[in-house]
Amino acid sequence: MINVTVSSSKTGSDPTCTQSVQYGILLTHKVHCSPPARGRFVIVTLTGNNVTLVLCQVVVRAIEFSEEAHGVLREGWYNVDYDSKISPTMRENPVFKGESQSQIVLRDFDAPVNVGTKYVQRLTSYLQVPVSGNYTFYLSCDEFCELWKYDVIEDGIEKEDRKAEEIVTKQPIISVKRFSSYQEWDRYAEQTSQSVFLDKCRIYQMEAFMREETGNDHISVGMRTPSGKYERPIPGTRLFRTKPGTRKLEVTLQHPKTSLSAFVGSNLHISGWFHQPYPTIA
Ligand SMILES: [Ca+2]
Repeated sequence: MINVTVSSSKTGSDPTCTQSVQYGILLTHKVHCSPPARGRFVIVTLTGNNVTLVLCQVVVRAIEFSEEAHGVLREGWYNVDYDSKISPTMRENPVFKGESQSQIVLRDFDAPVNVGTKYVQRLTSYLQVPVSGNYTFYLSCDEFCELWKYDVIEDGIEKEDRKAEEIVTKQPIISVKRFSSYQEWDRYAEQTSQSVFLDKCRIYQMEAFMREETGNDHISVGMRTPSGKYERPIPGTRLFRTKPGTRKLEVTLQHPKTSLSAFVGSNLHISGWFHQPYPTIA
């Protein structure tokens, strides 16, 4: 077993993320800390009898500034023989289960155009909307695509009852089986989602799947805000390529007593501290 720990001390005594991967015939191992872990040190250890770990290359992807967290993760799989009969949706298809062959970060919800033939890609991003209200999503692609929306459980800000809620819906919010031109949003009725209520204090994971057989290829995701403004494609300013870190609200009583009381109608001043890794919430 290979253990990877992120820590702010050299000894790894205060780990912020610990992940394990089974070693075997694979030459590349990847661990993912979600949300990103705070720390300055990455410690790799190997456990087992009579085993030796030889590292050829270690790549650490880190976020130093909030701007670096914006965007959309694009993963690609190439030379794919896609069998549409073995899964009811693209998301469930085995071609998306293995390690992707390429990973890049896109600025907006808009993938590179005319990349190749017989490939699939998945675009993943975390959306934070500017105001709470009803949003409509749009999907344009060549040749097949799906858009999914998931609630994101964030430790620390969730009420207990939300945890029981089903976070993965069984159906995509958009499924398109016909090609449109690049960023052509209104060619078919099925390119538009139902109206979806989004809360500005929450973060939503958006996942778009696309499959290309031959000819032109592209995929773009757009939305209409509650005020009727179109953001097509959705700009990177609303999107994060990885799950945001834990938001925390801490309130401490400054009064020497352990409890406070106030008359009804009088003012009670509370000062608190709110930590938020990078999204901005008013
Ligand atoms: Ca095509």
